[in-house]
Amino acid sequence: MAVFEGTFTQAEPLRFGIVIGRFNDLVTSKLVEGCQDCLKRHGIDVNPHGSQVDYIYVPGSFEVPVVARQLAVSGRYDAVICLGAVIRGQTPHFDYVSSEVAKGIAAAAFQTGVPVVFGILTVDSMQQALERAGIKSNHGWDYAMSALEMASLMRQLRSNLAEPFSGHSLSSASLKSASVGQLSVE
Ligand code: INI
Repeated sequence: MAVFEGTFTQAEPLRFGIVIGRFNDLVTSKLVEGCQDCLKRHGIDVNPHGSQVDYIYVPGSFEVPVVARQLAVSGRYDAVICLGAVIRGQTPHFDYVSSEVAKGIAAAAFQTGVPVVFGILTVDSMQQALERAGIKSNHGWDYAMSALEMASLMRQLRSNLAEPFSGHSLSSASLKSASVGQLSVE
């Protein structure tokens, strides 16, 4: 038998898509910076005009999953990183947005077999958000680490396991035809 785990040392061939919610841009722009810092220090070319990282901006966190899924289905990326900041206000909006985003991101990964990193801050206040986006630490860095590890792990699994998904290998074509609701995610 074998042990498989991701490494952080052979990042040269990896490609990432980063989906960024503009809502609470003060926070999400800092998460992007944390992400870029981590990827760059692991040898990734983070230049948007380069060949390793694409950046896709959406209005808010609620729009992140549909784009994340589209990127995952494309077959172009080893991992997709979702960045957003949902801050609890005086309305129930927080609960609707945060729960749908979490479910949507999980579904995007589950339906496609491509790692989709949940980099959505869900916090009570702007202060808490900023603390996690650079004032104390920057979770953008952690999200990039997860993406590197999962991208590396999935490459290893693909090359070592002949049929990673229920006895069927998912071609790009079958990924494209995967429809929302085909698999349920609780
Ligand atoms: N989007 C966020 O990313 N964070 C929030 O805190 C937020 N709140 O609280 O409203 C938010 N709302 C916008 C939402 O993501 C959609 O863009 C909007 O509802 C249009 O679909």
